[in-house]
Amino acid sequence: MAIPTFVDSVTLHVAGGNGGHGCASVRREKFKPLGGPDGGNGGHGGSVILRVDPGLTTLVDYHRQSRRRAGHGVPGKGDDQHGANGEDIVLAVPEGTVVTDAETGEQLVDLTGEQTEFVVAHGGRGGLGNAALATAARKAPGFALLGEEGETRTVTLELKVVADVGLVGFPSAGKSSLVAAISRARPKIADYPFTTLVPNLGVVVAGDVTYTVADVPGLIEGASEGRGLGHDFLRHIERCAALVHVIDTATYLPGRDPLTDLDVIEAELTAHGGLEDRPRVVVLNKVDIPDAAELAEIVRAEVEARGLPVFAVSTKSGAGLRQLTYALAELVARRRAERPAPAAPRTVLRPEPVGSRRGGTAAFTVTRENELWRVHGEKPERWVRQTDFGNEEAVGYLADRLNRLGVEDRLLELGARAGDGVAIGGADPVVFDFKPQVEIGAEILSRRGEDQRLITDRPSVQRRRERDAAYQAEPDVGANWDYGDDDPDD
Ligand SMILES: Nc1nc2c(ncn2[C@@H]2O[C@H](COP(=O)(O)OP(=O)(O)OP(=O)(O)O)[C@@H](O)[C@H]2O)c(=O)[nH]1
Ligand SMILES: [Mg+2]
Repeated sequence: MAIPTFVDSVTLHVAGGNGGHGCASVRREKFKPLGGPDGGNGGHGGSVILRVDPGLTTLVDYHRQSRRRAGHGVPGKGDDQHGANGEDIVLAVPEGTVVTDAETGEQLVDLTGEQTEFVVAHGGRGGLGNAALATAARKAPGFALLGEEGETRTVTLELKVVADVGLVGFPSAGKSSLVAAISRARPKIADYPFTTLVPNLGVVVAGDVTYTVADVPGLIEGASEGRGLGHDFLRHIERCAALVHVIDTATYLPGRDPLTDLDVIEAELTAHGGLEDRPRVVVLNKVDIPDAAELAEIVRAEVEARGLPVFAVSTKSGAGLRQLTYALAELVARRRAERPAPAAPRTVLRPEPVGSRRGGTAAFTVTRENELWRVHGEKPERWVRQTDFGNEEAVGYLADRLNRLGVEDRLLELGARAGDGVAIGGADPVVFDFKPQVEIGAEILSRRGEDQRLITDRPSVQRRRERDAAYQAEPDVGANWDYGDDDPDD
């Protein structure tokens, strides 16, 4: 299971599929010219899912292809035909992949455990057809809801090596040589600093214990602040059960001696943080060289006085390696006994579907910003996305929904006046002119079939109309619909 090199960080652009639009249609039967509404629902867009595959050890696949989009939902059709849901796409990632939102820097999930899944971009909901929107009061809706766009996201995937033992030390101390000497991994070894640029993993078998050793790039003073290859690589040892200081006892470089080296690396580990509780072992390397062996014997007592186990070894001659691997096996076994591996092989992380993502208890909030009233809230924002602004009845339905939620009351309470701009939504809001129902009263009925409460000739609405017109999904491939007992207003 040697891993010579791997890509350990990639940026991925992911997009859930768009939901299919609902269909507005009226049943046509012989002798019954006006049957009920029979427009089917649009299918949900597929989601992009990350799934842990323990057979993978690198993110290299995503380096070459960094854009992934799931399938779109199919629009509903007449005769109560629901559109099919879009296909999910499942992306396999290695154990220990940490997912971060590239825009906010927020860590989304740390994926460990075989088959663990995370929905990284949700598909958009399909829109309800007019059959599903019919109620006792509105028997034949002449509109349907639009499918919502899928979620798009830019994420960073970072692989944190999941190794039992982490090797730390100055460049050229012999870390890679040690991995090569105690496992079958064959990392690059050379007598210049920073030979190792990415971590290497080796599998060590000692008695009946099998464990992994990670060889990370060499550290220098200031590594935790980004000097050398920087603390970027210290994150790879965060999960290790034990740390091994690999110390070069044969160096003649000024300012370097085993005890100073130990102190400098310890200071870097402290600056990185979070590693205090990990047991340490000190390896004094290169004792095949007589001067080095002598120096090792001199410092051994002093290191032991600090309470640290010491092993004088040579990766060249093999001296001391057996004792070292068995001592490490003991540490690993003890740690495993203290913290048994989680039993559940499959954890499925499927956070809330699109819509409930932003959470929060308040249904909506209204704030005043730059001459505009801003309405934020999961439901109002979703309802706007579902509205076909080319259809006055659909716009009226939106106004009713907002009203039922109390948006109009809240605006009036805050002092909004007819004609004020009301923006709903975050980054790309839709702006309406406020026309409270109570003020215009009978005016609502003045123009049959049109609803005066939301005046929608603003550019943001225009843009949305264009988007709606441009929306085209693939032909229907059969129904596969499950809204459960979904209330359109939920
Ligand atoms: N004489 C002697 N030389 C050794 C021993 N172990 C490693 N070396 C030499 O030390 C040099 C550096 O070894 P590496 O294993 O590449 O060191 P590293 O710690 O991985 O270095 P970076 O990857 O640069 O951080 C190479 O020239 C090795 O041949 C040893 O036990 N004895
Ligand atoms: Mg190396």
